[in-house]
Amino acid sequence: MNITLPQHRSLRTTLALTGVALLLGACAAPQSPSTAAAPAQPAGGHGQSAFLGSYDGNRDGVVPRAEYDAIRKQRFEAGDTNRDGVLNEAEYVAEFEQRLKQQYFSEGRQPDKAYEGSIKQAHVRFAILDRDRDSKLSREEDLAVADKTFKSADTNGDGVVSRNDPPAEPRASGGNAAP
Ligand SMILES: [Ca+2]
Ligand SMILES: [Ca+2]
Ligand SMILES: [Ca+2]
Repeated sequence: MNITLPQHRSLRTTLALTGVALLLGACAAPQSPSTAAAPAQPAGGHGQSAFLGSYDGNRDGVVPRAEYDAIRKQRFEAGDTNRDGVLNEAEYVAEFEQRLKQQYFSEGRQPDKAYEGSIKQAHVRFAILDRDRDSKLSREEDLAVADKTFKSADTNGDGVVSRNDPPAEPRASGGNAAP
């Protein structure tokens, strides 16, 4: 909750890198043919490949808005284990960890440093998502971020995230990003 902005940034970068690393790891594992049918990667992060890795549930390389919204809703509902309509930090992180565990299991990996880092990042993400800082992630808060996330991945603005979307300019290079 006491997260400062600079810390934010570096963690976000780490997050993105971890996402890419996990995806690369997944791609470079031809010894497990079952990965083709594996659920979407839990790795968070930014950028198109992280996005596709996380939300392309049927692995066809394309994430239409409806697929994205459905997965997001499904994760929210799966995470709300006490059924009070919101996710607290423990619920949010537990839902993420469940998917992360599944990924490690399907890749035959043991929890490692990256695993711990991903869990830490999930805590950070919760703080970002919980915009009004009441320690509860409401569906509205999730939707607000979901909308932004989708639009920033859909760089050509056709309502579908795919490899046809040109990568966005790294934020660091342009001081005055559009609002
Ligand atoms: Ca709950
Ligand atoms: Ca909240
Ligand atoms: Ca697009």
